[in-house]
Amino acid sequence: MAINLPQLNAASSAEALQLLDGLYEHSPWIAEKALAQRPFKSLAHLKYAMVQVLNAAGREPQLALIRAHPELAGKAMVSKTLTAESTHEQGKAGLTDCTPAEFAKIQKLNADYNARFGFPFILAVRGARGTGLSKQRIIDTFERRLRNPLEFEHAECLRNIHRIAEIRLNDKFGFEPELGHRVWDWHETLARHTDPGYAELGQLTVTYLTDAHRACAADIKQQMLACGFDEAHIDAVGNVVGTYRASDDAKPITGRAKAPILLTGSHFDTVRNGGKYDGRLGIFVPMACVQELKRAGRRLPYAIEVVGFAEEEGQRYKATFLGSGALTGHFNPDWLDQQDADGVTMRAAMQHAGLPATLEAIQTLQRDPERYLGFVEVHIEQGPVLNAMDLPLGVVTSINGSARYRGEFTGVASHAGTTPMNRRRDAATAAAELALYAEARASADEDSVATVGMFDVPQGSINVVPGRCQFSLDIRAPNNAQRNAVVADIKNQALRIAERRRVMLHLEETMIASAAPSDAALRGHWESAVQALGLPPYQLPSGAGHDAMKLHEIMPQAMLFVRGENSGISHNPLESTTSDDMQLAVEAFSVLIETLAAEY
Ligand code: HGY
Ligand code: MN
Ligand code: MN
Repeated sequence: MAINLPQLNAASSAEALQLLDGLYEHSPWIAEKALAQRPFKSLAHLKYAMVQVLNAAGREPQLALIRAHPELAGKAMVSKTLTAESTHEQGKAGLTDCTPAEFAKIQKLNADYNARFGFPFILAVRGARGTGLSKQRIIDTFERRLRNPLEFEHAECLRNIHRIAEIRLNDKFGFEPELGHRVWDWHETLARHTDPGYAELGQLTVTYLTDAHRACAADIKQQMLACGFDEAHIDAVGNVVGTYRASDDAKPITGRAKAPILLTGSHFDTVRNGGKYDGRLGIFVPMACVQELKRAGRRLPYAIEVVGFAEEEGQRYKATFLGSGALTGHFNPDWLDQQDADGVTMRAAMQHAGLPATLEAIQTLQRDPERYLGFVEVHIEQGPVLNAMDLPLGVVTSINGSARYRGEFTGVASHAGTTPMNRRRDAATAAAELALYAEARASADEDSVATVGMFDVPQGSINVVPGRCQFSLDIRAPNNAQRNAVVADIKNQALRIAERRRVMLHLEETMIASAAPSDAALRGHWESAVQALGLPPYQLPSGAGHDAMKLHEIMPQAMLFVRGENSGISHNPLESTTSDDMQLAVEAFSVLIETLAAEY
């Protein structure tokens, strides 16, 4: 029989403890201590209370808890002495019917892991969606984590134990994060579209206006209409724009003919071999909220405009934030003549996609900021903070300012065997020296970052001293002055290296984006929404760039971050977020839009 929060809050300590039996393997003390925080306002509140108890318990009790867990497909499974919960979980993941080869592989991994760390490998095998990881995925994760440092694995085992407890608690309450499942599944469906050459490798790459990109746009548009948006279309730069109208009696915004609009959304293009959630989560979360408004027949005193931005990553063309830039009036006309790696201009790609490909059409996309309440964006954190703090949500204080460059050193290609070391004009070692300087210079600040993400010797040969070396620079910092100081130092060092190594330097700025502090009122609404869910309103800066920093240039903006698994890794196929956390993001978004409605 499913339990509920009023029952748990009202129960005696002994009854309450009994109701929470089995959450943490052979360790009732965690739930017992957490019960002191009753009354719980939500499941999220209860889950986080138990997280805090365990995280405050110190190393030895944590180790004892980890060691109280059975191995995967281990001796306890074979001797059928697993707890009922573990039996169910390992069964759901297919671990009870391994092939002899799989069984032997997992036994070996168990032995190696135990020998290395002194405790068993722990993985929430029900996975991010709660439906179970494949055996191959379990083995891959096992092998990957075997290489981690001890301290990391101690923490990662605890995070997995919390995830196991979360799913067990959901089961006890008969709770399914339905909205989170829906959003999670939408990502899976959209991820089936990927650019040629990547599909064969099972990798996700969706770059601007490719056939996969246009298939994504069509799917998102279709999904918006299915959610009950009043209108959805693909605009002149390929953005997918859905509108959920305001209530008919909505007051027009002062001096304007119509009700105001809340703008939200994020991008659906990806980096090469990227993750499924970067950007897309910020489109699907508001879509799920609109679907719930539609189902309830509810209209707000403002319209909601959800935009799937067509281009944020700047992968196919050097046109970062193209989608959101078109809305802010920052579409760069030169972009139309830019060529991709195959020589296809953006104009031709637009025409191929059936877009007008004219500046006039693009300029009509510019939004009048006076019509808008502001811009809110939900995004995966793409970093380790929330994951390390076992927090599902975080509120963004500011988005780091960034600058991007494409560079090339040009020296002299020469014979690798006959050119003496002191007579070389080696373009690649020049670029390598600059990359190491950029790393050292950014590290000298607490919170600056500099990355050489692309590094290539065009038409290079193993026995030729590189005459050319192309590279990229991505430099970011919490404020513009700090960013500019790092940029200036790296540029000056590049010139010194070129001089000393007698090579030429070409450096082209391809993107500059100001640091974007969150609007205080909208940020406050996110904080209140997170607190309403029973969670602490944790605040953090964004190291990653987002469409919100573009909208920041014309209207108030604020972001909500959602925790990533695997230390929040992103721009990587290991990017992962649970449907429970997606559920909380949808719930927080719903609280925010109701707060804005009440305020307006
Ligand atoms: O690079 C970024 O920060 C973003 O993911 N485009
Ligand atoms: Mn990204
Ligand atoms: Mn992104």
